[in-house]
Amino acid sequence: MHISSRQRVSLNGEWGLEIDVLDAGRDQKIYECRTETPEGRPENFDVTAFRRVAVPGDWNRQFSELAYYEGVAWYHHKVSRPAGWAGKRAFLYFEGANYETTVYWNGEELGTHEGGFTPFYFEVTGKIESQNTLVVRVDSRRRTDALPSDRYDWFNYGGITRSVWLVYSPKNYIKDFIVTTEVGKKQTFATIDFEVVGGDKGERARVLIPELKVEVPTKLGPGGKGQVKIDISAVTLWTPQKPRMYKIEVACGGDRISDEIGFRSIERKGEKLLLNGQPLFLRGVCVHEEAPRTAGRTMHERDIEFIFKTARSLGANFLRLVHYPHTEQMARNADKSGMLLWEEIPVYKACDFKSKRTLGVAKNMLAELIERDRNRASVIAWSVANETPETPERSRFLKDLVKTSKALDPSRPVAAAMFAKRNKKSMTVKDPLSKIVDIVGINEYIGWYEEAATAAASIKWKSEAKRPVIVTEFGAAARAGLRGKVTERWTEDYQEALFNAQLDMAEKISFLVGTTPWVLFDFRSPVRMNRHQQGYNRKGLVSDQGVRKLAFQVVRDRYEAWRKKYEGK
Ligand code: GCB
Repeated sequence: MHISSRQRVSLNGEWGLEIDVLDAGRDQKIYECRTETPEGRPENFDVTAFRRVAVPGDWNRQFSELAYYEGVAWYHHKVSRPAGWAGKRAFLYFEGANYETTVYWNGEELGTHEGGFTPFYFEVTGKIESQNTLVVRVDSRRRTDALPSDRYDWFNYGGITRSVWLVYSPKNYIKDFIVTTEVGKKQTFATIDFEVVGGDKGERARVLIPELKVEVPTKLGPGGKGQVKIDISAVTLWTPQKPRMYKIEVACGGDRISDEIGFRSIERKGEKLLLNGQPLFLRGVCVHEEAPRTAGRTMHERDIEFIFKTARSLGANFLRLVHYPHTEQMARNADKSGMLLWEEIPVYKACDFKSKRTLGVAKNMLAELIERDRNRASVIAWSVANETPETPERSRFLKDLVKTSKALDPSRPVAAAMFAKRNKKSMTVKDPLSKIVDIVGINEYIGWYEEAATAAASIKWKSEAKRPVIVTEFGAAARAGLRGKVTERWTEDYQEALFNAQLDMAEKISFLVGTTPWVLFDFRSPVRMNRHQQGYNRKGLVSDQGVRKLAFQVVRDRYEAWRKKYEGK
């Protein structure tokens, strides 16, 4: 659902929070917000006495006693009806809450959403009083049949981690529009598809690109659907070097929505990846969603700026946003600043691939991500998995996800990160998954989990995939400031040597279209507990505190050389 250009009120701010270790609140109907039971006995939960918590924000970072809490917690917030909005259609929109969220509005249960990283909303039309109570139950417990499953190498921040909005629309409203660009040799076309909820067949609608003085009238088809195709050969196409955007508006009846759009095409051709028909080479880096310097899942503007600034200074034109959908603001920023993105859903390592339920959750997550970001020019791939085991049930599961992705968004390549087969002196891309995705990501830790720092340089790559390949992970852990011999693990010197060898190897892979080293910043992970790690995965090129390690400069120098090679001066 489109919300960015709509009338909306932020519900961010100070809310109440109470933890519910035994998950007893639901039975005791916390959401009715009573201080006494109907029989006059005192209630166990009193929403007016909840501790104050910042929304958005995970609870783990806000309260030291909840640092490792994974469980159920209840939020409480009072919402007054904004003036002049009576009688309109209204939606309660959550940008993200981890992991399972149930929403109660004035005591009524609106519904439950599963998944920690994608938006969801409930319609509250006709339910907004002058004063309202919003109660939200968030359950952050890990489960084997969830996505991600119960083991992963990052921190499980719980709570309402992204913004909450009250969004308004007219009775009949334009749900969203989708822009697809086809770049031909002579002409460029943009197709704009949209849907008007409550729209009648034959009703008039318009698509406008004011800057180009384009205004195309059309009529709605069955189901309130509309489509126009516009010759936009006159536009400047969006590229990372020149991220030009145009405002597009769609109007129908009393409704009008708009968004800033970059026109570009992205496609795979053989072993190449083409942006606007031109071969692309991706100088990338992997990024987790964790605020640099302060930790926590919630990203404020300054955190996003810092990540982009650091990546740009590395010479990157591409970010692999691992291993789950990051905040929409990352893609918005990337569109504006000209960064390409790989977006991923948390089908991470061994999930419950036999479970139909889990497959349903994965499809829904993918659909929510695609719906949110499909108009972002910066996003060039939907990744459906990371390092999944080569089993028949895994392949069936992922085939289904690839199909879902193509059905929802035929315009974008589908990707996945996987392993290659390693022999003594060679790496061969041959996982069956490599033949059903458009872009193959290969993760390898030559020189870290195996052999010496310099081992990579002598390895030859082969591929059976006939697809573009990105080395989506390689790296070594180093404690910022720890110096020593190049043979000593955990030192910056070891990491530096490894990066030199890895980048030398990369230059010899004929079907390579990019690299995304692991990882931009050190990040929290409770499975990393040795004396160097102390709760952090230390494979960052930059420490969690923003200190650049020696390897940062190695990548930066190489990326500058690659930039010259692929883009000229
Ligand atoms: C991987 C995973 C990533 C880990 C990384 C590591 O292969 O994809 O999530 O954090 O290795 O540091 O081991």
